[in-house]
Amino acid sequence: MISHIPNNPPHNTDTLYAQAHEAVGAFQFDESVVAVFPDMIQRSVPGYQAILSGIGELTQQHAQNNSNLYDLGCALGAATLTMRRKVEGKKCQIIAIDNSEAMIERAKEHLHAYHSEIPVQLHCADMTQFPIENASVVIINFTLQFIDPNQRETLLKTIYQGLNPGGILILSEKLHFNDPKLQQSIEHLHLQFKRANGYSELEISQKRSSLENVLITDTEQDHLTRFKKAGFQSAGIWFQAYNFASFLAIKTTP
Ligand code: GEK
Repeated sequence: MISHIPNNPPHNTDTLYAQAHEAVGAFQFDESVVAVFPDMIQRSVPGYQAILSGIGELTQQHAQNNSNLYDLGCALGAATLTMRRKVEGKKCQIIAIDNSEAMIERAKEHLHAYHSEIPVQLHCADMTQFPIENASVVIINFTLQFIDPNQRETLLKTIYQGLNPGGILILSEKLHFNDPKLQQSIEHLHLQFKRANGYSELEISQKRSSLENVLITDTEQDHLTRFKKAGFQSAGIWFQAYNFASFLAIKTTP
């Protein structure tokens, strides 16, 4: 957790909402977001690093030889990099997809900065339109929440169909709670996390407006029901920090 923000922030510190905007537009994954993305996600998502480590461990456990590993909504490739390190020596390839050209361009640079024998295909594409085949691991790390809720079940079915028996889906999301008292208290913990990481009230409220109707959360139960409908035999939360959780869903049978 970053507890101190320098007076003159370096260019990659997230200050996108530090000044008052006349009108706050809908959040977009453009060049300005790409430039500050690692800082933004670290300071906004509790447990982000722990989830990446867990993704590495779970990938090492479940990656099958001669299969594909998918990172859907890869952004700058943080999960791809973690997976790649953990499957070195196995015969797998990683397919990483994001529909932001700016993200994909920067992800290319990040991936080229480290040597690896594991091939990575980077695609600028809509993950809801992308075929999933011969998969042993599929990661959706904080991206389903940006997909039209009406398309979520079909996407999960496509993933289930594309997974080999024994294959896994790791899905991380921001959650909401139907119980208003729980929602208020847990949301408060998240706001305190952002304040402790140096975000001002103005930044928090402008970011919230920009994400309205863009980031649409589900409850834990919505996710569990959807996993079941898609066909997954086992599914549950393996990590949670406040209102941010990561699920593991396993396809156990053909
Ligand atoms: C990480 N997983 O660091 N198809 C493909 N990509 C999409 C789509 C879509 N339909 N919609 C949004 N995206 C990353 C973090 S960020 C999470 C993922 C966040 C992409 C979008 O361009 C962005 O890069 C990513 O999903 C979400 O582990 O910003 O909270």
